[in-house]
Amino acid sequence: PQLVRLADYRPSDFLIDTVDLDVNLDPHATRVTARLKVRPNPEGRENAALALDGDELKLVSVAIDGAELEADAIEVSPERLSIANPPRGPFELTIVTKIDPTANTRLMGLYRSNASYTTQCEAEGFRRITYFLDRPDVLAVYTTRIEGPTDETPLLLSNGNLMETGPAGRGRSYAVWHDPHPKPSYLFALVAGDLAKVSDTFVTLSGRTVAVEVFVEHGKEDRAPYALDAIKRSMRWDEEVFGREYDLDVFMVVAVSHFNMGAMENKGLNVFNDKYVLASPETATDGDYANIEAIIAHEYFHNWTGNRITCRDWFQLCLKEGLTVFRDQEFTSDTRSRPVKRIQDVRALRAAQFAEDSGPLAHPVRPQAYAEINNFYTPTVYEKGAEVIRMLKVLIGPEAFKAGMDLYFDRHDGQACTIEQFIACFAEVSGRDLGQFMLWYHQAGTPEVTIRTAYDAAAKTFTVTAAQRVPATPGQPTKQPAVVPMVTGLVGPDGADMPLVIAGAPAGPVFALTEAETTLVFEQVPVRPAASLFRNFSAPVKLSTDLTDDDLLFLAKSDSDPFNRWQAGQTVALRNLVARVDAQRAGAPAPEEPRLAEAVARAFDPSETDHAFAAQVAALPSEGDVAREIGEDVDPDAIHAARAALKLDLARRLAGPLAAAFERLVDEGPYSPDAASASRRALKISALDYLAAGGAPDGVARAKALYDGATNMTDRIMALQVLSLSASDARDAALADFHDRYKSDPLLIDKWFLIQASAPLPDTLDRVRALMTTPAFDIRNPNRVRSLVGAFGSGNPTQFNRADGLGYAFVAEVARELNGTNPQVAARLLGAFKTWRALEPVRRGKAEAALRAVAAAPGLSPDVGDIVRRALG
Ligand code: HT7
Ligand code: ZN
Repeated sequence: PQLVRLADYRPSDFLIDTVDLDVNLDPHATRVTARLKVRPNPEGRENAALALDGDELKLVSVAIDGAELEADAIEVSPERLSIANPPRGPFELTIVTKIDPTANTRLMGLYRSNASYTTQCEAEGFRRITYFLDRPDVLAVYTTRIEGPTDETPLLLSNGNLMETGPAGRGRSYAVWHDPHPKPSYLFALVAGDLAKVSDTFVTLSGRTVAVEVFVEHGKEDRAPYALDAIKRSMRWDEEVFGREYDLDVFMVVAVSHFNMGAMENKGLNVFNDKYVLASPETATDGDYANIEAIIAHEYFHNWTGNRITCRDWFQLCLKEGLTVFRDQEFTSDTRSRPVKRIQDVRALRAAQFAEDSGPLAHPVRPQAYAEINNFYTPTVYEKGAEVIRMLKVLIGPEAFKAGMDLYFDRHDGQACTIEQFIACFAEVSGRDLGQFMLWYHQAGTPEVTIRTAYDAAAKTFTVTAAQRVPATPGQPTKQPAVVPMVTGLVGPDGADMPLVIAGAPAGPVFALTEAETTLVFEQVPVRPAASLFRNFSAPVKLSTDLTDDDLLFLAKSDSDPFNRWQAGQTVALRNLVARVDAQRAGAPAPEEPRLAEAVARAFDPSETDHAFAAQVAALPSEGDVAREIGEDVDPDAIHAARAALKLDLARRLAGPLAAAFERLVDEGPYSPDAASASRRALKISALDYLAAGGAPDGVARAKALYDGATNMTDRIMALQVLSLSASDARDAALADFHDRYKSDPLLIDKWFLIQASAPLPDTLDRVRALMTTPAFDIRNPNRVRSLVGAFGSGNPTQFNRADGLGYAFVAEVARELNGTNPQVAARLLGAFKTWRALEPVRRGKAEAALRAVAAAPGLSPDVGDIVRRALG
């Protein structure tokens, strides 16, 4: 396969200053006329040919300055339009193409679904609309005229401000949009259809009134206000925290039902997967509300980090994605609970990114080469990319970080930038050499930090020795030590932080580990402290320490850092789970850690008022956490059994407090999605989950009662989730009831699919296969595929990893089926295989065989071919 390499980057030979698009909509024969003002790039090669990108395009005509080009002046294929001898000064290029939006099942470019037209141009979708210099460093001002049948597409939207609209004759209407902000083609968008509008206004910091509009299917208007409000809150927050104001007359969000990812930040016209817009108490869970708020914020924040300042090339993807994730995380932290948001983010980082980073698909935050850019929208680019920015802030401090961001916005507004240009802003304002810091962008793999501690009672010193090692990853056999910010506290027996003194002077709490081994000798330490390391998860590393379970249980109770209070309990639980897995595989009795019950009991104590934090404390490490801790020769069944046994053990020890908490935490009054109410429900569900552990009849009865009496979707779905784990009549009855109630709402049927696909039960695979044959399933809709097949592959460790290999074969088979129609979604399904090499030999062999069968299939798309080749390494 052809690799694109960062090292080969060259500026474009031509630039495009303006784009006048005329899109004449037709379900099968949409005609696109693009008038482009083109000029040679002074930074490009002289006398170069003009080579435009295409993808499955049909050329109708091409003209330069009004004169149509003869066939011998061009070279044309569906993928390319080359003009060997274009004018050497500015010229107007007019290209007419014809496309079939109905046949576009890949959902990239212009596609038609449910009688609406939508575009998706990131990363390389614009070239499926017209031939273009489809690269993010070519910035143009767009004017877009859209014409379509008035009855089917009364609504005609594009980027920027509306200039004109009216009848176009023959039952058709038109609209003209103008976006004054130069943008790369991946931010172009067009939406046409018959949708309902829910709107409001926002007055910016400087007093401009902006229309804020959310478009949804008719009849779903009552599910739009939460997203609308989230937009306005995001706008205000970006003004207050980052000093960024919105810059058009209107900001639009459109909800669509067929969408490859979560949402897209097109300038002024964000397009969203409807799953991340639509919310009402009866249809959305607390988790849905939180996701909607976060994704609305994320896409809105791209207006400055991504749109006003964009990426020079796709290797710089983390420049916009890592930074925008960091910004949306901060927004949620300010809006909800900061410690809980941090814990949730770290759980997600470990589950997805640490898993990726330790397997065959590991790659740096800024990759060096790619075969298919769609496969690099990864947890590493997004979530580790955000962690890198968080570390930068910890290392240089909040004031310098703010000054660096301000400089970045001032200096680079309107440009297509690199990571080097971004980091240079922080180096400049802080006066720091950030050369070694850049390793976080270059080196793949999660650094492993090992801590040894020693207390010298006579000298009153406490020594912390930190060794770091970055493991080898594909293509990177050797690594250098990174700059690892270790935020540290020493907690005394009274629970208070001791002063940190090194070499007679106050020190810390941020210690930058820059060598393979660093020793810190803390002085004037009157008694042996408990070391609280990497507070607030100050670096994305795997930590192992010589702290005892006593130390950790003490920190779980007393650490002033809430993240480490949570982490300490998790570490004790993880140690116990690993010991249980070892014992189980050796046929030995399960090792117990009764003190864990004390830590979990605190979460359910009536005196605990931070319910969201308590719910995190009560949640055991996931099966994936245990698998990663074990690292190799992983047996998912043994892990599942060990975790279930620990849960049951805790449930038995805490039966009284759990029941009391469940009763105490019932909802009073009507449903509200606010953080405090959602937190109470989260802890209530956690209590229920323990009470029903192992299918305990009393717990199952409570879950059934909660399901039957539910007045909101959170309670209903959580009760169903608990019931789905019990092999009981109540389970089947509730699943049937849920289907009957919500069969006309695909987003709710997705929840029903997901619950069944994630059940760790031996008949799950048969059930998933059967569900795929029902009318509710539609393989052309990515949400359906993700809820059923994606959830089975990536959210069901025991059944995907069935020892007979049928789970692997199933996911591979669906990926092959989708390879031709939607390769992007097919490739993502295969992400389920990202940790296959860590499995025990029998499963490893079966997983490899499934991957090899995909690799050998004819007609593999670049997306699927790239994933299987790299997965097989
Ligand atoms: N920038 C977007 C990422 C994206 C995407 C979205 C929908 C369909 C295909 C896509 N390819 C890339 C979303 C974001 O990160 O904000
Ligand atoms: Zn993004």
